[in-house]
Amino acid sequence: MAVVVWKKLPTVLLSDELLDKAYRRANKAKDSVEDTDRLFRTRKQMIRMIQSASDVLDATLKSYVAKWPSLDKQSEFDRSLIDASVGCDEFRHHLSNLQWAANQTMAIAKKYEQQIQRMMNIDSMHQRRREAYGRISSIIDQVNPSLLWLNRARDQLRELPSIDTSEPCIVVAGSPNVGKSALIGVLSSNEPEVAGYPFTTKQLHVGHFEHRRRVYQMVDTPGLLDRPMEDRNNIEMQAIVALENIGSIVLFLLDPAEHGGTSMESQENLLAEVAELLPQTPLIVVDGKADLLNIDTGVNPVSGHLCISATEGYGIEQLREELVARIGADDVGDPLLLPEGWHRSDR
Ligand SMILES: Nc1nc2c(ncn2[C@@H]2O[C@H](COP(=O)(O)OP(=O)(O)OP(=O)(O)O)[C@@H](O)[C@H]2O)c(=O)[nH]1
Ligand SMILES: [Mg+2]
Repeated sequence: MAVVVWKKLPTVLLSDELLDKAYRRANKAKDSVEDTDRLFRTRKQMIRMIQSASDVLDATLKSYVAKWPSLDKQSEFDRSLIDASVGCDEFRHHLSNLQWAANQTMAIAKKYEQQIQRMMNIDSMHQRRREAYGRISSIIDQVNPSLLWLNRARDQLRELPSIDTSEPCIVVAGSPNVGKSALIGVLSSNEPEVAGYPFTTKQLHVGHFEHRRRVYQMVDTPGLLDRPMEDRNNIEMQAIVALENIGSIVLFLLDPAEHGGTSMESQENLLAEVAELLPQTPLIVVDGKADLLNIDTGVNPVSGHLCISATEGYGIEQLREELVARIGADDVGDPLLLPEGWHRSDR
């Protein structure tokens, strides 16, 4: 499954900019036509203008269609992000409008080229060329609302997190303020990326660490896996279910000191809900803010959970090892299943 690098979505020109670009190119193409016979020259020029204008429009519109992610090829998680931020149906509709405009433009161009090819009168050739431009411009103007929509959607989609579904991913859940983002920060080898999340006004943190050449991604789930499921809308539920797709493991972070303001009882209810919602995904429960519990052994003797402090750095390496072992991404039994880029001699 391809990773969508949302930040690389191309800018989309609006209809007047697109037409400007096409007609400017067409004028240049016209000037390069040589023929000493005036009739032949005009005919070639008019045809060349229509051809190059329509080629530019066709190529530009189709490049938008090609560079925007195709919904069928996305992970369920990315699809649910698109759905929640701009709407999958609209997304599909506007991209198919561009495809339609490209096809119409080419059909108009072909028809007028054929007509001009048979003409013997210079004025009529100019006349036909203008007509072709008029019809092409009107097609492009007709899809301007789609171009505008894509421009706005691009700004929204650029904020989304990019998650590589072929690499392990640790989904960090837990009540608000338990220290999810802080934990991702200390486990991460770089400053975590801060991304937008269509389900909440909060920002989402995406961190990474490497172990034996695998990249372990970590995402937190503010607004998603942090409160009771009863008052959830459809799109949120869809996104939660989609987490099953990207999550190699769910790390459920508890705050036994209740420093974040949520009682242990509610935190445990949420834990039960999350376990039920993602039955296929292994779950690891971690006690956070160990510094407030006066525990520095790595395991909480009361709960038996691994115990960490993001602010003091306790238990972090032990947790990392546990995550790697539980995910088991480098338990490669069959050498044919070695991850891409690995060689047998590495082992
Ligand atoms: N004492 C202590 N405080 C911590 C620790 N980890 C996080 N905090 C504090 O807890 C508060 C919440 O931390 P965040 O990492 O923002 O928690 P979160 O779960 O991401 O919060 P939301 O995204 O708002 O749900 C902050 O004030 C942190 O400084 C820790 O290990 N020890
Ligand atoms: Mg957070």
